[in-house]
Amino acid sequence: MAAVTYENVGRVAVVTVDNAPVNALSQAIRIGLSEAFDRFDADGAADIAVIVGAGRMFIGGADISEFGKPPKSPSLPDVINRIEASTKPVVAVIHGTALGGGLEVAMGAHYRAALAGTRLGLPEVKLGIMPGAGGTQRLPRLIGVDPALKMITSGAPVTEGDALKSGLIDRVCEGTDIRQAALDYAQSLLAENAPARPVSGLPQPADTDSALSNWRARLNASLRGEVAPLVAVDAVGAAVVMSFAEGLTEERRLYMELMETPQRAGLIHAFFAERAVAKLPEIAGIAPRDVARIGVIGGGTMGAGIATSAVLNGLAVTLVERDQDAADKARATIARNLDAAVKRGKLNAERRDAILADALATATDYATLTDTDLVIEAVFESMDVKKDVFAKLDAILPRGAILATNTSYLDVDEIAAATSRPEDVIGLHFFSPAHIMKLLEVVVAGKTAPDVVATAFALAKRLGKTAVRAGVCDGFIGNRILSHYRTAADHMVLDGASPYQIDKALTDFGFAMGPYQVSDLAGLDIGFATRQRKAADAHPRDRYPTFADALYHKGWLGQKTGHGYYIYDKGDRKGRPDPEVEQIIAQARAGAGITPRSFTNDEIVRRYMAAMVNEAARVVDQGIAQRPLDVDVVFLYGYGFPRWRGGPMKYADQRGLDAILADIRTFSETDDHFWSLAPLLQKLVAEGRNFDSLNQR
Ligand code: 3H9
Repeated sequence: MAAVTYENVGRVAVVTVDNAPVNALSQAIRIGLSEAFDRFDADGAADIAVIVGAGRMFIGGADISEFGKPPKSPSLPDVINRIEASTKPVVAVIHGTALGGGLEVAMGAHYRAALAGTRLGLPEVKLGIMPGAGGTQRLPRLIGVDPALKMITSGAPVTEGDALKSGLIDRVCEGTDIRQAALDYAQSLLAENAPARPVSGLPQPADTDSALSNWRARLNASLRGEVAPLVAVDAVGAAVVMSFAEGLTEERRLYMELMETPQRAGLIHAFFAERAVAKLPEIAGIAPRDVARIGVIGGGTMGAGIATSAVLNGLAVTLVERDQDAADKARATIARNLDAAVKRGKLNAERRDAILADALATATDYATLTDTDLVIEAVFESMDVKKDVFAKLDAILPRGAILATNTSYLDVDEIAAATSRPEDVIGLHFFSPAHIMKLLEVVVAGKTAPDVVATAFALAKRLGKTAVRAGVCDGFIGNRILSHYRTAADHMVLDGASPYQIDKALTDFGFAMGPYQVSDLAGLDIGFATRQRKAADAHPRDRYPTFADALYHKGWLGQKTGHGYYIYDKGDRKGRPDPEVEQIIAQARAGAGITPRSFTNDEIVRRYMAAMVNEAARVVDQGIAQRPLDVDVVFLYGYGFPRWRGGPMKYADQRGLDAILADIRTFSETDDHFWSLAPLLQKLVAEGRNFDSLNQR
């Protein structure tokens, strides 16, 4: 039960916030804190109060599940002001994590200490808001305007060591016992006769190095549409020019404004969705199998990336290639990946050397895999080749081992049927580069056993990845939907839009990259191969992007050849538009008898998003994705979808499903083949429901 307890230990009042799992500051906790400090004021037996958190952390922040609902009193700013107003000293002793409102409670105390290993931060901007309980006013008074802006606009936490250096905390405590550390620190403050020392009474911070305008300029250049970090700069600006009390009022005003934005709703949706994807009834209470050593078949970019991810996260790996030369190349790729991790500060050189010496084995013989618990196949995308690999694995792997395929579109049921144990077969679709990208599609085939699914989710967690369950179909969740909206983009090019305008419209919308920038990054050979593969299933009314084939045949394969849709001068990865590409496209239009027309950026976004949502609705309806939120997480983690929009399904809900449906009806007037309406979308609109109503099941 959520509670704040109050206990007298000698002259110290110990106030403990107990609200598992993260001690969020729910209404019950806010009431409990207010009451505890009323009691402390009146408590003649207590000369000092310490606030601690029960369990594994101090306080994880305001209760996010209350957001978007009518506010419940007392408000957190009032509770913190109440704590700060205490005439006797108040100490916060922090362990584990102090985030958001949690750190603001600590800043309402008069002294702060932390155990080793603590992380302190104000992550509110990641939720589309900003600190709203005094953080924007107290933090600059404690550590200065520039360091405060760094913490508040990035949302990134700092260590207790950095917090001590900056002045955010006063002491790092010895040991790991939070209660003892709290009592010791309180005793030492009592011994020093330390007075109450409110942060609001510290001198007003000054913007000495034009930190405010520097941060505004930096954020304007780097943000892709998010508003919260810039509003947070304004709030810190208030601390510089207003009294503390006026600054708090201004902070509250800005905070409440952000609370009303669709960005806040999108980011909170993303927060809960990324936790909900792992909650599947089919694996609830099912123990995963043990995985200590994994095998990887194939040492190309994907296989080497998967192996890198595994060794970086403490797993032993045996990678099998077809000959020694290929095995050596794979080892060299993994070594390069690890070197890059050392450069990024993710790994030290000794650990890299130990991994290469002990955790990674490369081999050319499947017999070396007999002691592996799970093998991931990452060979050429051919059903025959994969079936051959799986038959071989079936013959040598011990019973209980899991056989996984990294295919990005092939039928996992058919691959499983090549073995005598389809219940042990699953798809693990990593995204390239596999040691960096966070998304893992877990493709569950018809006969896959529940504990194999549970093992896949446990493995993803171990690899620091976000796993989403997908069913079997061509392209699973992400690539299937991608293929559809990518086609919508090609149609727009055929009809008169330039690929550069399309990329610009979509990056302005918030995507990390536009579709033609993505093509150049992935390689135009990939798109060509996909079109070839799908040619056999083509419908007579499908429209074909002949311009894309023309670029491919010229050898303009994208970034790797220095030329694709864009020209890449030496050392430039951004690329510049190429008039020759526009000519090739003009020829393609002429060849198809199309009179080009112009598109507004708004129409480009509407067509692109309508195609995405329409196909996603089919993917949900067919059970390929279990809920709309699974689609959202796939796009946030694997396809550069702007997080502040919450994902394509959340976007659709925010825009209104009736508006999307009306768009599709309009677009279908000129192409009712491509724009056939997804039955689920039609049904939801008819019933006045949205996608979110399907997330609760
Ligand atoms: C804020 O403070 C605003 C103020 O400035 C102003 C107010 C006026 N509330 O992540 P986990 C749930 S904004 C409610 O798996 P971990 C979470 O959904 C807030 N619930 O644990 C999950 O539930 P379930 C600023 C929360 O150990 C469970 O707790 N704070 C909250 O990997 C376990 O979570 C933040 O943005 C919450 N605040 O990581 C911090 N936090 O089991 C957000 C978590 O049903 N939280 N839950 O799925 C985090 O970053 C991580 O949860 C944390 C623990 C690092 C704390």
